[in-house]
Amino acid sequence: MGGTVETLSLTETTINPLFVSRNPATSIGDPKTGGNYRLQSGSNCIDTGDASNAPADDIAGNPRPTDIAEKGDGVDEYDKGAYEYQ
Ligand SMILES: [Ca+2]
Ligand SMILES: [Ca+2]
Repeated sequence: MGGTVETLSLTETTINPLFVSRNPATSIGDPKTGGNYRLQSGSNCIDTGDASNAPADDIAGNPRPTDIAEKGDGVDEYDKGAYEYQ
C-alpha cells in the first residue's frame, strides 16, 4: 500500500442566505445583473456578520450594525452581505 492520508476540516457552513430574490439568469446571483439581495427575515446572515472592517452604512445607506426585534437580544450586530436587515 502507499499514498497519503489527508485530513479535511470544515470551517465554513454553506447556507442559503435567503435573499429576497436573485437573478435567475445567473447561477450565482450576480448583484450587478439584477435581483434583490436584501435578506429575508429568517436569514441566518442576520446579526452574524464580522465587525472587522465593516462599513458604517450598508449599500442602501442605512446605518449598521442594527438589531431587529425578531432576534430579541437587544444587541446591535452586523449582518452578512451588502444590506443590513431593516
Ligand atoms: Ca443586524
Ligand atoms: Ca442582535
